[in-house]
Amino acid sequence: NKHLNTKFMGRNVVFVEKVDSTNNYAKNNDLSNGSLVTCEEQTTGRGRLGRRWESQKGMCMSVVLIPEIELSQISKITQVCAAAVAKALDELHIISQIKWPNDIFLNGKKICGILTEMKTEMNKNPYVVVGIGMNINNDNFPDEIKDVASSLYMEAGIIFEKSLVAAKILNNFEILYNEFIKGNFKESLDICREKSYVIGKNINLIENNLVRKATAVDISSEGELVVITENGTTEKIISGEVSVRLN
Ligand code: BT5
Repeated sequence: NKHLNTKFMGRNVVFVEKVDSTNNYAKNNDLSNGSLVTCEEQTTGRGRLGRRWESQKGMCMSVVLIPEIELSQISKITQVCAAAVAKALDELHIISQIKWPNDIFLNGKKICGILTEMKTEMNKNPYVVVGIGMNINNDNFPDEIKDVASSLYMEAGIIFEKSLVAAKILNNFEILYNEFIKGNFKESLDICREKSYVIGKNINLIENNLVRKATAVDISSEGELVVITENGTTEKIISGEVSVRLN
């Protein structure tokens, strides 16, 4: 891929024609640090909390990372990746927003989702799989997600080469990830804050079918969403536990 200028991310590429989920494939095979799994067709893509990811005509890829970091730090990689996707889109003159913690939005619709999963083994660095699903040249979506989903093509009217978009994401991801590993999460965080879709907005926090109203005010240095709840208290929301909907 002539657009790729990384040292390790996406240098080992596993292409599978048809797969249930590129994240599953990456998890079930012991791949080296930076390996990329991608496919032509993903049949049962997954989102968070058991949700589905519709992959028709979309780009699906999973990056394997084997970082020497504490397990508690791993969820931050989702935000590092989200910042990288937004920067990659900037380079393509597409100004996106990041919906904390793992969605990329364009004109109020979701064009990309990120799913970070991991495997751990005693005395080994964690094996992290960062799955990125992006709608690039899609011109329609299944009824269930028609109102929430869109693609680069549908919003910007431009057909993009998948390999160009993928390379731009990996180029930016490697830079921000290397900084993160050195202890500089702030670089990614600043992008997530600057491009936030939720900061300053009234939101619904959904946890175990319980809905609470709040206002998003910031993203903390640890990557939590800082909100002020209806009764005026400030809370830090940890990703993975709560869904955020605009109110
Ligand atoms: C995500 O979950 O957004 C993470 C999606 C990660 C997909 C990639 S593809 C490569 C790799 N292999 C996998 O199996 N997964 C990863 P979440 O935040 O839970 O959002 C899921 C929700 O997004 C669904 O419930 C739908 O509402 C919506 N959705 C599903 N498919 C979509 C699509 N193609 N475009 C936009 N929104 C979609």
